[in-house]
Amino acid sequence: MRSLLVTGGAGFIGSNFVHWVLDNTDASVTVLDAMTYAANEGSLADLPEHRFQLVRGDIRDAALVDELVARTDAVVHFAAESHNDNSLEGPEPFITTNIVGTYTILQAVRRHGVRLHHVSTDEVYGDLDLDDPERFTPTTRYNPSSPYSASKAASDMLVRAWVRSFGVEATISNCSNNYGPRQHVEKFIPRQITNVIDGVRPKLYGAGLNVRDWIHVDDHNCAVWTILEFGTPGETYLIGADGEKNNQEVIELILELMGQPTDAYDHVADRAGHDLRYAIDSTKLRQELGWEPRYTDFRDGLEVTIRWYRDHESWWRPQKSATEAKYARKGQ
Ligand code: NAD
Ligand code: TDX
Repeated sequence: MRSLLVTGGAGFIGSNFVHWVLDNTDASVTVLDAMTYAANEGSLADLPEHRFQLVRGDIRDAALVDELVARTDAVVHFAAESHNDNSLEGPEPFITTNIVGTYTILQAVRRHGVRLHHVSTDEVYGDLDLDDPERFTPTTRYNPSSPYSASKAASDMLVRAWVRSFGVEATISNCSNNYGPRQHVEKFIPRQITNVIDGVRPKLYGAGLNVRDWIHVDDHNCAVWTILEFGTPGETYLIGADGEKNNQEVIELILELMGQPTDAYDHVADRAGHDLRYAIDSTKLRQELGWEPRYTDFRDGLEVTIRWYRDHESWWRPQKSATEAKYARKGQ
């Protein structure tokens, strides 16, 4: 891959992907990002000008998308509205960006015969019971719960339809919850780390027994690159690193690693329709493409992440008070 178009490359996973590609390959990268509240230009600071370009624009802008797709070898599509809580408050941009935006990209890659990788989530499968021995596999039925996950499910279906009906060369990946540097403070782990830094007690939704299957963002991005290079067009790959933990365990670990009493957190109002448990079976990706996660110890990965937030306060500080004010209005 000589030249990549990365949508949503100023967000959490996309910006880490850009760094990963520039550090680990010789490809050049153009980011297309609308620079919504979720983007952070600081995540793309000091990148080499001869290999990197940021285009501020919207994936729903068909003319702009067409022009950029026409001069790229492959598109890696991260851009989305990504926060479940926001999708409950205001679903509209989730529908237009996640569904219409993906449609716009599909039409452009179809016109220009360009390879696409579509980045999606395990949330399209709905949730599992806590004691269910099954995990999500590529044949699990789609059963999304929130406006966010329903919009991602719809976008996956569009990709599948464009592959089958128009021969578009696209792969899809459905990944579990990511953690690591450059994640917006609205999300669970950065919110709690930055609360502790601010002397505020972490906030646990409901009883806190909901399980998420955590993966370090670099492991996700290495898997995305592996699929782009070696995946079979038309196939779906599930990405996960066997990282199941309930939310209470995660908060207690953050408190312990930050030198606080492990019970120094508050229970707050639960999320409407809160999915109970996600768990990924990534056997296909491991066996067919040889990918393995490098961050196999969550405690170590979390410690490095905590250090990143301590060392990069100027990166997250501008978003913190508005984010907390929004949560406070909802009793969370
Ligand atoms: P994010 O919210 O941090 O970043 C999204 C980026 O997309 C932002 O930079 C934003 O400005 C940009 N964007 C939003 N609307 C746009 C539009 N209309 N046009 C152009 N750019 C637009 O999200 P993230 O957590 O980095 O997630 C990236 C992708 O990975 C999403 O597709 C998400 O569904 C998927 N995913 C996320 C996780 C996770 O744990 N965060 C797990 C699995 C899959
Ligand atoms: O303050 C909080 N307290 C809390 O208990 C917040 C913000 C969250 N939670 C809970 C809700 C979830 O059970 O923590 C868990 C993780 O919450 P989020 O960080 O909002 O992530 P989640 O809803 O699981 O979705 C994430 O993973 C899948 C990403 O935001 C999605 O984009 C991705 O598709």
